[in-house]
Amino acid sequence: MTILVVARGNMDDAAWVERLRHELPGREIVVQGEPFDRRAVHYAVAWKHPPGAFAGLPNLTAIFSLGAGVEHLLMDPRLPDVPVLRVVDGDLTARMSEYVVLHALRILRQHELLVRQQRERIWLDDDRQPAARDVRVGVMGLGVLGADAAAKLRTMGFDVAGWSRTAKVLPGVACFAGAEGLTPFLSRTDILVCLLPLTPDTAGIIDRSLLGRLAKDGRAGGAHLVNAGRGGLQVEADILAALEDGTLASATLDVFETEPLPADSPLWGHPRVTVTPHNAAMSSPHAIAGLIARQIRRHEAGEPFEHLVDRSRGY
Ligand code: NDP
Ligand code: OXD
Repeated sequence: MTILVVARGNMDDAAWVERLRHELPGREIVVQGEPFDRRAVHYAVAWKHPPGAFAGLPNLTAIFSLGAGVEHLLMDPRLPDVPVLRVVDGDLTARMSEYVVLHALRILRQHELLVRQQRERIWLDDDRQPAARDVRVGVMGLGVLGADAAAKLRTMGFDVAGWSRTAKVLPGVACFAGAEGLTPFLSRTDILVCLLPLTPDTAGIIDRSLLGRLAKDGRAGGAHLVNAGRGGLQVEADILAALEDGTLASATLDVFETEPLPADSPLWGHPRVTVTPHNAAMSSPHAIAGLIARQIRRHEAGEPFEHLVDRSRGY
C-alpha cells in the first residue's frame, strides 16, 4: 500500500514525506521521479502535480489534495476516476479566519492611513473611525472557511452577510444564495471577502460588473475587496480599473491569476493594493499529514472517506 507524494509550487515533497512517515510508520512513501512499483501505489497525495502524474496506477484508491481547493486536481484531463479528498482541518480554518479578520480590521481601523501618517510624523486623530457594526462585510462562499470567517467577523461586531450556491442559515449572518441573491448581497457589502472555490461557474466572477454592484454609500470609505479564494476568480485588469475609477477603495489579494505574482505586475506597487503570497491559510504538514493518515485508517477499516469532492460540482 504505497503512498505517492507529488507536491509542487509552494509545497515541498520532503516535508510531507517526513510527516507521512511519522504518521504512517511502516508504509512505503515514494515521490515522483524516483523508481517505484506503480502497481503498489494505493494512495496519492498531491499539490499542483504535473498533469497525468496519477495515470497508469492500476491500484490507486484515492487522491488526497494537500489543500482545501481541488481545482489543481480536477483540471487534469488524465485524473483517474477515484475518490478525491480535500483538506478540512481546524488548523487551516483558523488560519484563514485570522487572515480575513486581520484585513477587515485593517480596513475598519484605516491602518494604511495611520502607517502613512506615522511615516510623515503627522499626529491627526480626527473622528473618521466608523464602528464595526456600521461596516457591512459580505463573504462569498459559506463553506467550511467562509462560515467560520463569517462567525468570527460577527464576533468582532461587523454587520455580516454571506452568499453561497445553495441557501444557508447561519446565526447572525444575512444569507443570500444563487444568481438571484448576488446583486442584493453585493449592494449591501462594503468589504467583499471572497472564499469561493475555483470552478467553471466561478472562474472570473470578480470582474467589473460584480465590483460595480458593491455598496457605494458605506462607512468604510468606499468598497474594498479581500480575495483569498483563488486567483482564477478575479480579473486583475478589472480590479485595477476599479481602483482607478473609484469603484474600489482597496484590494487585498492573497491569490493571483499567475502565481508567483510576476515581478512586473502593477498590483505589486499599487498604493491601495495589499499583496500576500498565497499564504492566507497554509497547509501545515503537522496537521494535514495526521488528517490523511486518519482517512487511510478509516478506509482500511471499512469506513467511508470524509471530505469527498463532488467532481460534477467542481468542489
Ligand atoms: P467549501 O467547499 O467548504 O465551500 C465552498 C463554498 O462556496 C460553499 O458555500 C459553496 O456553496 C460556495 N460556492 C461554490 N460554487 C458557488 C457558486 N457557483 N455560487 C455561489 N457559491 C458557490 O470550501 P472551503 O470553504 O473549504 O474553501 C474555499 C476555497 O478557499 C478553496 O476552494 C480554496 O480555493 C480557497 N483556499 C485558499 C487558501 C489560501 O491560502 N489562500 C487556503 C485554503 C483554501 P454551497 O455551500 O451552496 O455548496
Ligand atoms: C488551499 C490552499 O486550497 O492553500 O488549501 O490554497
